[in-house]
Amino acid sequence: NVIEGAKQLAAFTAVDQHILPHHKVIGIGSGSTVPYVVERIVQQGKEANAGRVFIPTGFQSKELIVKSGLILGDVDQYPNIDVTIDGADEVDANLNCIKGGGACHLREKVLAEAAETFIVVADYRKNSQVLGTNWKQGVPIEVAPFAYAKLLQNVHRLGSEKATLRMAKAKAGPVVTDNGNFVIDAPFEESRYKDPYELLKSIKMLTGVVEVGLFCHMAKAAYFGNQDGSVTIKQ
Ligand code: DER
Repeated sequence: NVIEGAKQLAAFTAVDQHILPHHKVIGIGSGSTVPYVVERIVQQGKEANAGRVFIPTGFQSKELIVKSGLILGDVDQYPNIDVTIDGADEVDANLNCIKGGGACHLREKVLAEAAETFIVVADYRKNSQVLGTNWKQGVPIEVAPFAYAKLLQNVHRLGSEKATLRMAKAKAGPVVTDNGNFVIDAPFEESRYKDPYELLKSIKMLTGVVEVGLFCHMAKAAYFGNQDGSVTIKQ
């Protein structure tokens, strides 16, 4: 369908541009766009991938690497990553991202920061001028379970009255991340997203916050597949 085609187009274009023969340590993100990234990397062939290690951003990402027959690496052993490619929930005009729709944003941010080059791939729905325009679920915040109730109050006080604990769909109770933490989704009114870095800092300072799904000044480029088969590149 059109959205899957757009995801594949973004992923294939980004891999062709940014996963080059001399890149040996590659960070693999989470979500439904990244499988196309791995598909394109596999297409580069066994020889090209023989000398590479692939670092996952969580359980889903690890499974994808293993199932694709690529060599799995650990960020402990490979703390310096050549390129990390990941999806996003929304990207603004300055390449700031909302991430964490998949509740994987702690490890995603570690690998995004550890990479020489961090690239975002997404379909056209994620391509905005200002964050919060299309993504209405709010800023995903990974929190220590012990702190969540107090944090919910403090996030409300910060201006997100509608902030909620993310509840699981296929399990009774809240979503639990790969790190054993909870997620609070915090929608803010539009004007707050105009300076995502300020918003990030104000949330990160709250006691009990593990990581915030705002990636500011991190992505070097973002690739968006469009409905008409074209690609939009922000850099
Ligand atoms: O959680 C994340 O940040 C993921 O990258 C994810 O939200 C991207 O989602 P998608 O590739 O399935 O649209």
